[in-house]
Amino acid sequence: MKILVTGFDPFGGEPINPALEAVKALPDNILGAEVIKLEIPTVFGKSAEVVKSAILAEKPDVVLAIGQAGGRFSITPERIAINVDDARIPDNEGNQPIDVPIQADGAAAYFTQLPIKAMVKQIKEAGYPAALSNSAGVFVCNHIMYQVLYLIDKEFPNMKGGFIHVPFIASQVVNKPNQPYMSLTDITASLEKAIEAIVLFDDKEDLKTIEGTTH
Ligand code: PCA
Repeated sequence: MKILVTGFDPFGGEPINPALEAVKALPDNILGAEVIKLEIPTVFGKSAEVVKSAILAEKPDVVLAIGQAGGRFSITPERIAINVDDARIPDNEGNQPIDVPIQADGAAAYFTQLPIKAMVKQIKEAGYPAALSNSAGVFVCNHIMYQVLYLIDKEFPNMKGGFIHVPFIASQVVNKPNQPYMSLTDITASLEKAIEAIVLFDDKEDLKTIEGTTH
């Protein structure tokens, strides 16, 4: 099994993106699966082109994209990506699409094929905070998750794809009072656990644990 794991470069004025640093620190092999690591730009459109080139070159079984979600308290595997870009801030090349569909012939939304509930359980059992997320937002992270799932729908039906958001690390919140953070070591270990679940559940249905929230 081959897993392509991507990490976004820093954006929004941050000097570091913990997603990218954690991806770089992952082992090259997890439970027998080969882990290919790829840095991608926080840029609408271009990020998807870089991922598509890597898919064609590497022919992975799974594409797992990782991004920073400042303000979140835990590692959050994403359930769904929606067909819209609605940027709060410009991306790293100054693009700021507002209410623009990502793919004219794409579905309104795509669900991940990854075992998100098993991933949450595997991370929590290792002692790290994790929770299922039902929105990857409307910035470049939702964009890349949508683009990967669109490619799976249209061109690579045997591949699986998904996304995990990670919190800030301590150095990013020094001047941001009351912002949650995790250590880079713990984020990396959590991603390793999530990938373990992907490998262990490759030919199994996802768990049916209760992950619903109040609303
Ligand atoms: N997080 C942003 C884009 C890049 C990243 O790491 C997001 O959540 O959309």
